[in-house]
Amino acid sequence: MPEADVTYADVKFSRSKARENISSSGDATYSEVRISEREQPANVQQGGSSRRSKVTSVVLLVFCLLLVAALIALGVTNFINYKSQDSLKEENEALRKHLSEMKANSSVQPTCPPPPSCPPPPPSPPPPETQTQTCLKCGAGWEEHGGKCYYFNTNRTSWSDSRASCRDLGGDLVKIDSREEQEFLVRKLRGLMEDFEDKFWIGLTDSETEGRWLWADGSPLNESLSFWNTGEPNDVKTDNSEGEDCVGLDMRGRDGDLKTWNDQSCDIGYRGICEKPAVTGKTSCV
Ligand code: MMA
Ligand code: CA
Repeated sequence: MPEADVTYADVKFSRSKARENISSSGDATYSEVRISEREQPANVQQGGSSRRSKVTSVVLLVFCLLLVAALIALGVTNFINYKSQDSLKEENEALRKHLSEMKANSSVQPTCPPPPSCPPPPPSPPPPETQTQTCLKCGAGWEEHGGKCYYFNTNRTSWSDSRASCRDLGGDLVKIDSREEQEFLVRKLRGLMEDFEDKFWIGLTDSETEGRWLWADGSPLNESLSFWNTGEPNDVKTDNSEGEDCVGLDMRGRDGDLKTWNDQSCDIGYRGICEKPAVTGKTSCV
């Protein structure tokens, strides 16, 4: 057995009187064993403290190593943070600079078109014509149709006087410049006719040059958009030796037929159709 594993003990034996009898019979019993550290041998005490100090040293060393490692890790982390902060600052500065340059550029070129990634501009509001369509006004006695105002003159006068009445009212004898307009007028006149012979002057004449038909505003007749009655214009001299130089709408016997134009003597008294452009406004809406 090695010496280090030997434990020295101070064994005291006491013998009670009762036990003396027993011992006398030859059987010995150890009743009390006291081990006093104080009295242990010096070499045992020295061996234990040396081991403890070694363990303590190792623990301290490990602790110190851990502490140093923690400090290094902390330092490295701080360094990394510091560096990333620096790069973020630089990036921030670069972005600020870029933004200010962009602002400066946009103030120099306000009409620069948006980049392709921009969403399309919102739809523009409807044009004013659409908004005011229901607010077209023509004035008392006039009827609005297709952006124009019509006045059906009941006085039976010559073509020239009929035209003068229209001009006095701010318009002129009607110029028919669409099939739709012709349809509207024919439909309208059928309701207004008082007798079979009623006719209505329109603003078409060849009084300046025979056969050269002009509207009241001086524009020439578009022959492909004319509605001459069958056989017209014939410039007969039955009513006037000078012939027939003014056009009236003749509705006789032609229900459902748009071909109502007839050249007539300008001196005959007929009713007339006046026309003027409708005025847009918001106060006289109906
Ligand atoms: C006929 C015809 C017309 C002409 C008038 C004149 C009844 O219609 O010849 O062309 O203009 O007479 O009254
Ligand atoms: Ca005629």
